[in-house]
Amino acid sequence: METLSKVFEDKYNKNVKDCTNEEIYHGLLSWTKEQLKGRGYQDGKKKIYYISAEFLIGKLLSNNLINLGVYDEVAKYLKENGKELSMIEEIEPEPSLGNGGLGRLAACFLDSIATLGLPGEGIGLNYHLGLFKQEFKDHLQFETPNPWIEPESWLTDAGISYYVPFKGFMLKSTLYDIDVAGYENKAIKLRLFDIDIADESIVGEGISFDKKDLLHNLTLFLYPDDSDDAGRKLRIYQQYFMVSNAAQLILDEATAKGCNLHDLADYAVIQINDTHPSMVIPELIRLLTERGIEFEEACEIVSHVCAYTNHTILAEALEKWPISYLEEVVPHLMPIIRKLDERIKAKYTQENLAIIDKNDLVHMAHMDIHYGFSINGVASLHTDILKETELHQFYEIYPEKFNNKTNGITFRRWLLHCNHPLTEYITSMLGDGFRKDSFELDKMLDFKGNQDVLANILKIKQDAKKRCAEFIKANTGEEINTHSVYDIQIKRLHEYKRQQLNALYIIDRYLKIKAGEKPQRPVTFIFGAKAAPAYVIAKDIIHLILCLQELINNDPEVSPYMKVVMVENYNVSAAEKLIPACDISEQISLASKEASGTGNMKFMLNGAVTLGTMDGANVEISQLVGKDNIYIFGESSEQVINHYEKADYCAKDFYDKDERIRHAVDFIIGNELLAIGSEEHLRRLHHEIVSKDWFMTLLDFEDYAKVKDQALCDYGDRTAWAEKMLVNIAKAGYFSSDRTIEEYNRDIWHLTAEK
Ligand code: 475
Repeated sequence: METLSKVFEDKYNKNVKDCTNEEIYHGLLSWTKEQLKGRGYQDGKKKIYYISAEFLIGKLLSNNLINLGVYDEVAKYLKENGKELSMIEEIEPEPSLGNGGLGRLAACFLDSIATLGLPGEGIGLNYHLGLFKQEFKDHLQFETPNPWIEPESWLTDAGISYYVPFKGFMLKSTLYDIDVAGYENKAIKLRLFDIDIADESIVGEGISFDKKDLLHNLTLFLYPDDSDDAGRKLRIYQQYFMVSNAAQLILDEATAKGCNLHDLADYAVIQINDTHPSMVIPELIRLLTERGIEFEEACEIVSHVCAYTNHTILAEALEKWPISYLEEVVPHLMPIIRKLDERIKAKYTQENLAIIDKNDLVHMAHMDIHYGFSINGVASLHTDILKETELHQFYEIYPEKFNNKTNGITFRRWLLHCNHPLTEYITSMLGDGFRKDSFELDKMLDFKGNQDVLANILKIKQDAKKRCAEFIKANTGEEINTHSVYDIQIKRLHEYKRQQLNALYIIDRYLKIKAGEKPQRPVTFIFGAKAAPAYVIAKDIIHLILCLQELINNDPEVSPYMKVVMVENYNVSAAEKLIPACDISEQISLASKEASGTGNMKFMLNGAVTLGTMDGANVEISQLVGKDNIYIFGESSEQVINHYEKADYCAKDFYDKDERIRHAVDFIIGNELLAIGSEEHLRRLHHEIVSKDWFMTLLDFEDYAKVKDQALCDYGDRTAWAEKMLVNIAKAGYFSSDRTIEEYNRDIWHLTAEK
């Protein structure tokens, strides 16, 4: 720790003992950056370029210390000097450069690419403002800007720029790198393109600003939607800026290594993370032809370089750009896209295979599938649905391109960093092999009948619940009972994820208590979710939950049995505090709609038991842990798909027929809530649920309530519950992103690992 002490002396002319936490944070930041550089980078002839509009990296300090193998040493050194590393972590601003699952997955993947010693880079945009900060006022969500870049940050100017052509003007980029350490291995780079002239001062009240100025402020904002493509035209500017820079960088790096462009596929493989980077295909073709390669050959080359990952089947999230928009922003790409489309139309007459449809919309995913060599879904069920339904027409002509890559999470952040006590306990049982080979967790099963082990697991959970209660108190002002069951649903607010189903259960339980039916044990229902600013119903659901929080927590007759808390500004840092404390993990999307989910994996790894539908990766979780260690409810994806095909689901029928459902739904517009909340929001939500309910909340209500009651009852047998916890932890090994990345490499990238 000598070099670290010296940093404080050189920087502040002080001993670490006399530094403020801010000074220590900044001292640690510059010291850690130096250590990362000293590690060196993975390199090799062929490299993976993971292009993504989002990298939801979260705070980096502790993770870097863990991956550099110095966390314990640094924590000890600080402690000896009267400082707490956990307090210093709080100083770091969170880089929220993503919306949710897709962006967080990209961040986990970088950790695993580096850890496995694969040569690779992430390429994206350096948003100056991360996803908006959420504030609650009058039980409503408000959005405010979320800056994260300080004069000293994790960014390093790479000294690289390119010119990016738009219609009528050029923009010059600047490249910033963030080093991502592998766990006890070399680093890789996250490369974020920016423009010099971005001007944060144009942001006014809330997060609004003059859109005309955006051309000179392309990298100011991350678009705050999840599975939605609002703010459409402006996104095209950002996307093209990202991929044109990426394509120029990739060609430069390849040529520097001796590539003659004809053999580009020996030097580069590009993973296109959802369709946001899809314009990299025509852009690479454009640049290759500019450098003297014939169009036909350029198509061939690019088709051996690009692979596409699909993250959602929600129709509104599948990007389709009007030709007129593309003509307005990137007219030089349109002739290429038209030619790509003509080549397909010459071969296949089927309308649903076309890149450009009858309405002059460019289907980005279709371009990826025709001109990429691989297409993957992110969980086994999701890939099956792509093959059988959503992209069936493509599967018929290119069966060999389709493959599944079930998502994963990095255990360095989601266990080692967020849950030190559990990590240490597992280490005491199994040694530390599981940190690099997650499947070793399986050995925990040998302890299934061991009462001491089960008691220890319960104790670790109880301590985590205490720490979490402090966080909740600080965040929401609410006191919660640390001996209540913690039932947690944290994820973006979306109707298909069905936070409203959870809310209806809460209402039903409240009504029972009011009617004198006292439940066996107290439950705390914990939510965390941001809604896209323009997503009206999602905001109405937040309003409902916040009104329920106010009503229930302040009712002395009810609050001993249940409380509701909605954490404000849910983000990666909040997730790290909530997940270790969870008893019941709510994964209740309408079957077929959640491509995978990754929160489900984080919860099980930390010893929560899943309450979920047979959707996304829940299906694989249930196969791994067995039916005694998970609570499954609701209609299957097949049944749901069938309802959509036949259009035979009618929410009103459930409402009319079932008194229990009707009472819960009508409570939304009852006097109790109207006295607290806004009539407009509550009425709109009530109307939506009764007359539309596109994601079939009422269909699954009864089964959900039944199975959830069962889980709450089973919780009472502490030993049996601890066994369920143990099995969930033991079986989580499959969901390490190291396993996922090994599969990407084995089946798609074919890179040689450096050891
Ligand atoms: C899925 N985001 C999860 C996760 O694979 C899955 C879309 C458009 C614009 C901005 N953001 C998006 C997503 O589509 C997204 O986050 N999808 C999620 O990807 C990782 O685990 O089921 O919903």
